[in-house]
Amino acid sequence: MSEHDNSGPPTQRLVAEQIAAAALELGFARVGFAPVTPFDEAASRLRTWLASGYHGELSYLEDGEARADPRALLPEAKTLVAVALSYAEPPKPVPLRADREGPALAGSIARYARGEDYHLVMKEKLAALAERCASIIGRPLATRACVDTAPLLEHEVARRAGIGFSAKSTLTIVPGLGSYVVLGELLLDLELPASEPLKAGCGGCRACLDACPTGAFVSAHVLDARRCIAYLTIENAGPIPRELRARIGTRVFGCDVCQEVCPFNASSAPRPRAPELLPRTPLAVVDLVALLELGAAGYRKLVRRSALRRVTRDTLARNAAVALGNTRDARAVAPLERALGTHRSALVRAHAAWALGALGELAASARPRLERAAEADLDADVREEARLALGSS
Ligand code: B12
Ligand code: SF4
Ligand code: SF4
Repeated sequence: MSEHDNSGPPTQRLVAEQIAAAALELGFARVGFAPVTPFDEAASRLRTWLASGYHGELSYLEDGEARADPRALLPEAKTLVAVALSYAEPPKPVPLRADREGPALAGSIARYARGEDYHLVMKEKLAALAERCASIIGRPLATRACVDTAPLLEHEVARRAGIGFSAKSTLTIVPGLGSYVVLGELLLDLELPASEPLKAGCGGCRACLDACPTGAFVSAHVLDARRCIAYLTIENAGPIPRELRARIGTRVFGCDVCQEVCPFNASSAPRPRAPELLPRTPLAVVDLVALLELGAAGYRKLVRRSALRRVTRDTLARNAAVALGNTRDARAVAPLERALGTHRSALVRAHAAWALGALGELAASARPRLERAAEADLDADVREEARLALGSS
């Protein structure tokens, strides 16, 4: 029976098939259906995690009960349509423009943020899917699209809807696609048959747990967000804990280490990627000096339709300062000295002082500047960082 058939209402299964086909047509790599019922087990795990303080300053996660009950998002909803969009990069990296060399001091941006902002892409595609659902069913539908920021445990939705499994890295792995996917959901006031959760899992592997540069995993399936580089470089707007700065390396926005080592991401088989999420040329590599010295107009251009808009210009400059300190490259000294001497943000000046200290002997010429900052900077944290840097250089 087609959607135009007049012989009677389409069965739930047929409608589900039509919605799944529409989702794939719109560019989603996977789709599944879960009933809208409270997530009791996941809620209790979330409570234990929050009680341990692993969420740090992510206070929005404390909305516990609502986050584990999708009915709170749309009371009339009966089905959660779970979708995954793939941002796995093609095996060959996107080349730089032929007329441009790469920056001398390069930093890295996590893969999910190299293309268009996935929140925007996902929302647009979910809105299109909602329209397709209404046309398949032949009546207006109450819907709500969610991606990332809605109070919803998205890993649990994906698991229930059978599109992936909860891995030891805490990420959702979609067999055949790996973990380089972003998740989204569409709540519908329409009853549909539920998909079967997958039986797959990590088996005996623990590669991600051992590879994390900051030791952020407390155990399999449990992450101390406060140590995760994604938290430190994106969510945390204040000073980065000193003992973790060297471990961040040259990552200025997020981290992919636990995914890079995952065998589920190793396959080079063709994957249904969302073209919008492929790296934009200017974001395939970042120039750390340009990021440290980014002006207001440059910032606006850089973050336009990018997930980078989540952080401020000063946060990016702070991250660039730390990354420059981790380059072990003498060319980082002059820009860091400039930042210590003139940057309008005390946070950036403080991290620039740390970075000069981290460069050790390479930054010997910066001692007079550090001494001036230790004596005369208007901000107590900058004076303290400069004193510490003088002690370590
Ligand atoms: C807060 C948050 C973060 C925090 C905390 C991450 C965390 N692990 O909790 C920080 C800032 C650190 C972070 C980092 C990243 N994030 Co994030 N983040 C979120 C957010 C908003 C909430 C996650 C959450 O609820 N955490 C609370 C804890 C308790 O939940 P949990 O770890 O998921 O635990 C559940 C399961 O692990 C399971 N579980 C626990 N124990 C056990 C044991 C067993 C045996 C089993 C089976 C299950 C199980 O139950 C728990 C409750 O459901 C989600 C979006 C959303 N609304 O869900 C995106 C989300 C998880 N992030 C995402 C991404 C892409 C990332 C990064 C990869 C970004 C990057 N490259 O830098 C990193 C990855 C770090 C990592 N290893 O998780 C994607 C993940 C996509 C995917 N394939 O899984 C999401 C889903 C956003 C999206 N819409 O796509 N993130
Ligand atoms: S994203 Fe990086 S820092 Fe965070 S858990 Fe994974 S490997 Fe560790
Ligand atoms: S690296 Fe191994 S343990 Fe970690 S998520 Fe991948 S399969 Fe699971």
